[in-house]
This record gives sequence, C-alpha cells and structure tokens, in this order.
Amino acid sequence: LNISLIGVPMDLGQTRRGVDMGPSAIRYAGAVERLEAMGYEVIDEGDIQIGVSEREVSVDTNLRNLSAVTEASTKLANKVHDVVSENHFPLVLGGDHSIAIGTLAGLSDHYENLGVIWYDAHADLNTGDTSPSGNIHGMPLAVSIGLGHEKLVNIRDYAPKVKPENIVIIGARSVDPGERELIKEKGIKVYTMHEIDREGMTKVIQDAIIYLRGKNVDGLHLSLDLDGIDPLYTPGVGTPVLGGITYRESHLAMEMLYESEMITSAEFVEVNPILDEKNKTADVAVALMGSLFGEKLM
Ligand code: DIR
Ligand code: MN
Ligand code: MN
Ligand code: MN
Repeated sequence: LNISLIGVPMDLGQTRRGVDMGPSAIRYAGAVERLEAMGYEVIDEGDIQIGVSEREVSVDTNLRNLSAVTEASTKLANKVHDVVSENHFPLVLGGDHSIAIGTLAGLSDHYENLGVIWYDAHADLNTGDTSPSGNIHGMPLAVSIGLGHEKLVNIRDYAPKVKPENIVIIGARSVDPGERELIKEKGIKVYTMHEIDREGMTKVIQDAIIYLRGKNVDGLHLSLDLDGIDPLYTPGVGTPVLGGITYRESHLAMEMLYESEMITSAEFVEVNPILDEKNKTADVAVALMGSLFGEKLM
C-alpha cells in the first residue's frame, strides 16, 4: 500500500491562528518515518496552497472566509481525487476541520456508498443558519450531506457527498442546538462520551463497525479531530473540551479500525502547535497513525 500524505495549512475555518502550522508539526513529529518503518511507501505530496483571510464578513453570508475556504477545498478535493485514482491511500494533515469539505468532495465520487467516522468533541453539523460562530470548521459534516452554503456543497459539481445514515460520530460532548435537531431529523449515529464511558470503547467501535457494514459501505473515511481526545493528552487544539476520549481508548479505537480492514482514507485535523505543549498533540496524532496502519508491539 502506498500512502500519499497531503498537507493542508488551513486556518481560515476558525479564528485562532497557528493551526496552519499543523501539517509541519505532524511531519516534525515523524509521520513519514513512522509509516515507512512499518513498510509502507510514503509519498509526501506537499501542501495545498491556501489563500488569504478575508477581513470582512461578506454581505450575503455570515460564513467567515467563504471564498478562500471554497478555493482551498476545491484544490484539496482535486488532489485527493488524483491520489485515489492512483490507488494510493490519502492521508490528509490539517489544518482546521473545514478541510474535510475538500477531502470528502475528492473521495466520494470514487465510491457508491462512502462511510465516514467522525472522531470529534463536536458534531460539525452547523450551517450558516445554525452556526453560533460563523466558523466553517463547525460545518463540514453538514456540507457533506448537502446542507449549507451552495458554494461549499457543490464543490466538484455534485452533492451530497455522504448519506447521513453512513456517518458515525464518536466522542461528541459539545453539540449546538441546531446540530442536535439535525442529528435527530437525519437519524445520524452518534456515540457521545456517555456511551463511551458506559459501554467502553471496545463495544462502541464493534457496534460502529457492525452498523457501517450493515450500510454496505464500500469505503470508509476516518476524520479525526484531535479535540475528540481529552485536552490532557492533546492540548494543542483551538476548541478543547474537557471529559474527552483518553489516549489509550484512542489507540484501541485505531487498532480495531485497522483490524476491520475497512478504512480507505484518513485525516488528522486541528493540530495547533502554538497552543500546544512541546508538540504533544502532533506526537499523539503520529502515534495514532501508527495504530491505524497496523503497528503492533508483538
Ligand atoms: C462550534 C465549534 N460547534 C462551532 N465547533 C468546532 O463553531 O460551530 N468544531 N470546534 O470542531
Ligand atoms: Mn503510485
Ligand atoms: Mn471538528
Ligand atoms: Mn472538534
């Protein structure tokens, strides 16, 4: 298996600076070396070029930096599409979570029925109407099911990218009222921290795999927001929320996903080295990549 690493130094989907250095931080933490040591061929495709921040919110939308995010998402979508066409595994490094709009737009037309695991403290299901912040990093999952600004929804000229019933959210503990409505309305599968505490991560991942197999997904994307993990382990994120998934539970989750042989693409997002302690968060991202790609002690 060849792995194509794609960096996306995007920070325009939210308002804290520094997350654009995420791809560098993850490379510095040894992502390429870690995967090569496991026998994979790794092609570092470099970084997607990101435009500049629009200082004013435009008149027709409350979405911040809509043009720049649309442009970057389109470039990323095209890159991801090319990489999958070559039969490489796309491994996308963020950057804020708005980049998932591009990743999913590039992935989904390769599949009849793409599944998505959204590992996150948040649901990222806001639209311009429900967003409390105007930050596009809180919207990528809504965009991918066809809801939100048409510029984002129609990237690569098709929509929706993903069916709501093919999505599984894991680790949610900060969900906005409009997002809660949408989860109910669309019947989106969510394992909150409550289920993880109560049933354990083993059961949660087993159930998620059974659920997605039942939907006959023919590809499975892992979108891992480092704020899904407790800030004790990953402090270098823009919107930390206490009470998150532990380091060990996350390794277990990645190991079980590897064993499922279902994962066909992944992204690691929201690593912000300015807010971090000695690159701890990028180190965790790389360690989790190890488990996701089958690293074993014995
Ligand atoms: C919040 C925060 N729900 C928003 N979202 C974040 O702005 O829409 N997503 N941080 O990862
Ligand atoms: Mn090749
Ligand atoms: Mn997120
Ligand atoms: Mn989040």
